[in-house]
Amino acid sequence: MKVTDLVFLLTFISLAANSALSIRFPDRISNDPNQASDLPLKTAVFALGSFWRSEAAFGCQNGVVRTSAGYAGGSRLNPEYRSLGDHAESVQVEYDPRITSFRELLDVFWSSHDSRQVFGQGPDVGNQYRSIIFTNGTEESRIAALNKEREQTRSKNSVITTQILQLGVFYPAEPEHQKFELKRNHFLLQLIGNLPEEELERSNLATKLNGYAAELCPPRSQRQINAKINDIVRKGWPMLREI
Ligand code: MHO
Repeated sequence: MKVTDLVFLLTFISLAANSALSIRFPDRISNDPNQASDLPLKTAVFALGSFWRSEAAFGCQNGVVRTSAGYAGGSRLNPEYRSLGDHAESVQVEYDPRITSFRELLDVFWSSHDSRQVFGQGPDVGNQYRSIIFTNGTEESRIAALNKEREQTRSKNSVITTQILQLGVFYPAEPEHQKFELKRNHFLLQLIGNLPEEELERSNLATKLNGYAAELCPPRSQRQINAKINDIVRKGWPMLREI
């Protein structure tokens, strides 16, 4: 174990032992312009297995501002986790089109699941885990179809199961399913100041950290965030002990 890892671990243990402590991030993880709230953001929706993981897979990508877990692709009104009917677990991705694009998000989509698996992803079996690209308009449908063709050419022996559907309604999932990976990590939650649920769901920082918690950020971002957290912990801890 490296010294930095040890420091991180020891601090984590100390923090965990003192639940009265609550520290706030002194600044943002990145100073991207996508923090502003009045930007014309675009929205994309994908289904690629468990929405816990799907949300995390997109959360940390460059240009992604916000993600939500939800249900789409079916006909049942107001689906819920225990009764989602014919819907698929999905992720809604809000992104800044000046920084990323539908095409780039599709790259993340393909590389974050196995589109050849039938009736599920890994241990998750069922129709709710099917693979879908939801499109908004003819241009996106065209890009999605070309993308799927390319994937099919790469996968000679198996069929790409991904459906391409015009997006209907996206129903956000219950709060307990939002930012699920981040919520499993109490240290990270504390690090950003135990935000109330509504703030957590809107927060760009929480969106990124949700990806980080699942170790699904691009490797460089994963390392950068790690370094930043270590740094904050190293600097902040002695000060916070005074409180
Ligand atoms: N493998 C997951 C599936 C959850 S999902 C949000 C589990 O632990 O149950 O459907």
